[in-house]
Amino acid sequence: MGKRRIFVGDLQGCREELEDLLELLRYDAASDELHPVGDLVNRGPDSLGTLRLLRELDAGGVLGNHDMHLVRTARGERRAGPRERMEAVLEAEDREELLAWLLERPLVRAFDDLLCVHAGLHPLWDDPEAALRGVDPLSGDPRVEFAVLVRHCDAEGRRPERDDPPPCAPFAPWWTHWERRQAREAAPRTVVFGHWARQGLLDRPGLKGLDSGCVYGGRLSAYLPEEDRIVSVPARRAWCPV
Ligand SMILES: [Mn+2]
Repeated sequence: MGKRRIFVGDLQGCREELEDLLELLRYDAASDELHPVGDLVNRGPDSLGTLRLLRELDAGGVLGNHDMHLVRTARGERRAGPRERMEAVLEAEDREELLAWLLERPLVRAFDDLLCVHAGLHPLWDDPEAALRGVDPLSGDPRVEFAVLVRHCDAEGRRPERDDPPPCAPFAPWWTHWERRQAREAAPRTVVFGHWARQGLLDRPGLKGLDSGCVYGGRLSAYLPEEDRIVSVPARRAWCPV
């Protein structure tokens, strides 16, 4: 029998809430697999503990923009921003193992029934997994930027200069274009994503947006396709100012 998949929204170092969620779901390593939708680290209280726990649980998941920030900072390619909290990871004795593990995550993870990506999928990608296969996540390639950063785009996948305030037509949330595509397909795959705390939880047929802003004091959400339900736990506190 297949395992129960648990897709978890943006953790951003919220290890205690992850533990709360796993307890609520009675997580069992023998029968469950865990897939964080990216942004495992940064801004929250315990990125180091979150990474160690996810690695111990042999989690899958995908890369997010903050995960890439961490790796770039560790390599000395950028400096941490004012709201970032990565010191503990950068100073940890197991940092190289943790960063290598983190970078093993793909940008898109495809299943027969489902696609998982951090921010969103380009409306013109016929096969999103193939479109990103072999692309170096740290290369600055526009395909990578799209997958980990998009919120709004037009029908051809062009992004506005800013997402806030929300841009006017022809720009729209990326998933509206994708939803039109799903409507034409015989067996559309559900897309599970994160990255958009301001939009919050998105629960539509075929689209599950799981960033419900845990690190900002919202909730940590998970989608379980085998049980067709979304569950969440409250943040222990607002760990980062909005
Ligand atoms: Mn993000």
